[in-house]
Amino acid sequence: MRRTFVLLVVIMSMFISCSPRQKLIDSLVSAVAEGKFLFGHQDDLMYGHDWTAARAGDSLFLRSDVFDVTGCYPYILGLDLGGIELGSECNLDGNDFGRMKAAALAHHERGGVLTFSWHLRNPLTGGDSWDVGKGDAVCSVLPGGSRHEMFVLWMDRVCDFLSGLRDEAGREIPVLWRPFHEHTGNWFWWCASECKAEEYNELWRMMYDYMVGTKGMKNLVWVISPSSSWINEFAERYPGDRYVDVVGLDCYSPTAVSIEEASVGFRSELAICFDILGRFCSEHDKILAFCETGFEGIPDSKWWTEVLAPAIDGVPISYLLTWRNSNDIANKDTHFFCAWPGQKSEDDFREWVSAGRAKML
Ligand code: BMA
Repeated sequence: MRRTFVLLVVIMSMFISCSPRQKLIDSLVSAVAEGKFLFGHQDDLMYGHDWTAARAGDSLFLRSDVFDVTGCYPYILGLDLGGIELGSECNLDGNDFGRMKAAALAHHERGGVLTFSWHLRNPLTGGDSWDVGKGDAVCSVLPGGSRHEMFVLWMDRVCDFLSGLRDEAGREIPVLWRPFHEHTGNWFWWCASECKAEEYNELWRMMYDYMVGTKGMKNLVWVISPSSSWINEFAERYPGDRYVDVVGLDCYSPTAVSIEEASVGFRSELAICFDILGRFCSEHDKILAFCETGFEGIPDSKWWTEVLAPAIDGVPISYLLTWRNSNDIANKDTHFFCAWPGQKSEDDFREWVSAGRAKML
């Protein structure tokens, strides 16, 4: 009887350790063990500084600003599901969801990793994620709240998209799922300024229980990513070890100050945040990450090697993702976070990548 039980446990653990989800977790852990991290870029295959895959008819998703500069694709492709909750055709930045799925599959085929965030609408006002200060949006979606049923439909739409990501054998593709990010800030309806810590935690647990429990999704690696503001509150705004796999940070080089001040400010902010989150990860046996970063417009031509590299030196992050290179006319010359051909930090970015800590495809 006992032998059968032990055998069953061994077989089950073999099965669990072979799951695509576990393999993704293992690749994060082994990157850290090698002293490296997986490098990511938001919307990398969808568009870049001067191009849009859809407009160019690129259905193979060959183009990438990162590739154009380095000859390698980023290991992680970041995409955002904002807008899917309404059943829209395109996300909030104009990416068609069908094409996002195709890009995700192409990236997976190349051996890459996917991460999804969700800049979803304010369920109470119908405004965007940034529509704050207008009532208890978080409470409204919790069980018993006036928007709960609607929110279940929103989660269904997310589940349909994410469980539709399958390889040729029909197996679900694992993804780093990063909902309700930057929650220690004050700019999204799920932020610290908008709800009590316990309400945020309930929101997260409700989503986890629904997606994993009710819907049976097995391909999600759960990533929580506070912003650097009010980072001290992070331990309170944490749903519990059972609901989280990766703990990361969202933090950007400050703008509206001189390049020198930005460099000093960024380094000291990262030192504080990674000290707190690094200790938290050790105590809770979680994987550390740098979920969003960059210097908007990259006005510092040596930012990668002289600011970013020393600021994360020795910090055991499993991945690092730079935000998007917007290509819409109004923003394209200011709202970008990774180098593109001709951008002033191009050579430095190449040097940073070739130094070898950032894993590429
Ligand atoms: C923000 C900005 C916005 C964008 C949003 C979701 O940080 O880049 O322009 O709509 O992310 O991608």
